[in-house]
Amino acid sequence: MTFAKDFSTSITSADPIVAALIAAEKKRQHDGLEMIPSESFPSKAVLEALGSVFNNKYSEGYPKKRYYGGNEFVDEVEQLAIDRAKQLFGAEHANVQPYSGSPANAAIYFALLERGDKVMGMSLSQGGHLTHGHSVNFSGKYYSFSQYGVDKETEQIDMDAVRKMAVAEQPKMIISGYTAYPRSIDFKGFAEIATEVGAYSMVDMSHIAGLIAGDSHPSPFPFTDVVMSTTHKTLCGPRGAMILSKKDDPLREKYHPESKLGIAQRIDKAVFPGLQGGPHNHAIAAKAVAFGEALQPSFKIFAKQIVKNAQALAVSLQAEGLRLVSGGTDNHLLLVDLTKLGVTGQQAETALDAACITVNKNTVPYDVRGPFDPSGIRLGTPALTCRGMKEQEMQDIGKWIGTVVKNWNDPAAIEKVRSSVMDLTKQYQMYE
Ligand code: DSN
Repeated sequence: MTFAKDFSTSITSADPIVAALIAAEKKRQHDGLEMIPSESFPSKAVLEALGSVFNNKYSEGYPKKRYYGGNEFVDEVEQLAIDRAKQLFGAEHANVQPYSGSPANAAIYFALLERGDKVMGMSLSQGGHLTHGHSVNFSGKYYSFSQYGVDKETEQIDMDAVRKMAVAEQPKMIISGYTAYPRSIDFKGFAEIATEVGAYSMVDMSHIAGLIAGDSHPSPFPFTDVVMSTTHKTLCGPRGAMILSKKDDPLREKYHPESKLGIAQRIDKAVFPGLQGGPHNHAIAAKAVAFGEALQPSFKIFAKQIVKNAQALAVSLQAEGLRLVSGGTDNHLLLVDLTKLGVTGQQAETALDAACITVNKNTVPYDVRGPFDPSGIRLGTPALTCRGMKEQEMQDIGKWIGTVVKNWNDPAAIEKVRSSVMDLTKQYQMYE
């Protein structure tokens, strides 16, 4: 008996069960309103690169320095992704191999910190990320994090308070960049505070990388020491991440006097062989495609529209009587505090799901409820902007969200909204 892999049968006949699940998910994404702010819809070209034969290749190492043969095209595609990433953000160095945001943050810590070192990051419950020092995460277990938050009154970052904490704590690294913060971030201010206390400045720009690339949010370059971003959020690329950094280490004398390495070399060593094995070359090829798209002039219009849409949605939600944390948004996301409406984040998320509007429950700053059923919901406009929706649609969507959260236990009201959602999404085709 002989055996050869079947290279020609499509998934529809090869595995109808998985094919049906893919089709169902495609229909769900098409029919509903995807409003989780960390999600977007990449182009067909990005998805084609992801599903390409680059998936098949091992290539430990970096371009022209590999541990495996046959990497002439992998080298080219990785170098292209590196060059495009550097051009897009004006960075001195780019590493495009990180599998995703959490391992990329781990690689940065491994590159620049020792176990037990002091770091400052925003707490998850106030808008930060798990890997910025939460106690259940490796970051909180292996490093000594001081967690800052937002001001109780303004619900925005108070840079004087950050500076005071930095002066008191004398951290080795200060992290900014968040997952549930609707306001503009003063990256320059963070870098200045880091310089003042002799700490590395690190930015996790995952949520807003597309806005930065599209000139719709201040950039952390060139003054930030090291910047991490996932590539699948506002950047509209494949799931994955990258690390951008300065070449040299401005704090080498202070923290690594025995070493000759700059930050760039430390990062590269930390990603491979420090943390990861074989790069995901299909994802790197797709990153190259996404960065190429983000370099086009039209990307600036797209990024601007994401913010305009979020602001239009904010006005509409406020007209419905919903309270927005910090009073509005400067970026792609909104955080709604439902406390006064007497509905919880979980109840709202479930009711909105039934209306085919996908959001996620989220804690609000100083939340008195827990993360499994917090007081708020987090929503954003990147995915809908990918589909071409604008301010007029946001106005309607804000009204529908208002109706659903105020009538979260009224199936008839929810059904009416669901039907309006279907009528709207029919007009915005995707992935034909
Ligand atoms: N899970 C991402 C988000 O939704 O913001 C962060 O990693």
